[in-house]
Amino acid sequence: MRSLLNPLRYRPALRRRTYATLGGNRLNQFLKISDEVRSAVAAGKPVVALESAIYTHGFPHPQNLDLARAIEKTVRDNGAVPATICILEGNAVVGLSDKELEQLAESFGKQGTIKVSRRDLAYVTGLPFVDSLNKFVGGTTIAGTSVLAHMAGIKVFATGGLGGVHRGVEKTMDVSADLTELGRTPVALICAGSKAFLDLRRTLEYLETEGVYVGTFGDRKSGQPVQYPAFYSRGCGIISPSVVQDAKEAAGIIYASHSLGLTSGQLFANPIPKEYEIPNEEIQDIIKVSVEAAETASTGNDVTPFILADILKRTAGRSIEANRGLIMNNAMMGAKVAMELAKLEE
Ligand code: PSU
Ligand code: MN
Repeated sequence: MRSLLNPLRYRPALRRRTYATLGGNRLNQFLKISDEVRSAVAAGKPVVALESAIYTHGFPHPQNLDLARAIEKTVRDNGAVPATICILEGNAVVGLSDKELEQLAESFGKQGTIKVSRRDLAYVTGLPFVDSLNKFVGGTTIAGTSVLAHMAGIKVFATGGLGGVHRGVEKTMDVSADLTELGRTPVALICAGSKAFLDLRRTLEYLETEGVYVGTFGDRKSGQPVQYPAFYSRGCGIISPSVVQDAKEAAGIIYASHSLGLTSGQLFANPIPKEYEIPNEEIQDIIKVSVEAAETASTGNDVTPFILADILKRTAGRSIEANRGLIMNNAMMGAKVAMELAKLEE
């Protein structure tokens, strides 16, 4: 009777192909973890996961390569191991060499470069498994990256902006899988909030429904209310569900969440540094035009990249600088949080 519970017993082909060649770790067939990341995780050292959809579908080449290298350097300079996550040649890859970073960055805008969320993971690894001609390069979204980070044992993840509930959701039902993923995967995400082209009130409602902890870095002791940030802006007019003072407090929350056995993730919003901020009033008009353009020009998982590219075009260089500034700020905070968490876990 017990053997009936073991699905591998009834799939000899799967067992042969995976266990036989891969030292018993069935994940290895599709998931490649770099030696550096693997040993850092095993030793309990701080590791920060980094997404790649920003390089394949956000920043053009070669700026994306500069950015990818700069983010990794910031994580290292702040004492943690960076683990950029993407799809290369049919493998999910966690922790990239510089050559692999180049390959990823060069795939920007090319045919066969896929935006990979949870739903796409089996497709982009499974098709090459049976037909080696399909060698996808994939940029993983926050959802896709979180799944793989968790498989690799990484608990902290830093990036720019989180997906959300889209405006007009009552017609389109467009809710980013980033939100459901945070609800089901125990990874802590450090980001600058969500872009104001989304419906931020509903985004926070949805995160609450999904059981995701949401905290914004700020000064709780000042008595001033702290707003949830909107990527380019330090606030969006909505008060954050809670406020965290620093990386140590964030680590405490993550540690408690894991210790309690909660399977959901945590969101730590880190407002854009003041010097890079673009005030909400300034960006709202541009967003309105971009969202309207997207309604006729894009569907499905193209909607977000379309809007992001359109905003980028309409704000010229200014938004790139802001983008870069906030991502570096999050990479730094991610490293600090990972470091504090490693101390608590010692
Ligand atoms: N928002 C941003 N920048 C981004 C993204 C969103 O301000 O780069 C990317 C992230 O990879 C995020 C994804 O996970 O878009 C969400 O896409 P969708 O809305 O299709 O779920
Ligand atoms: Mn969507």
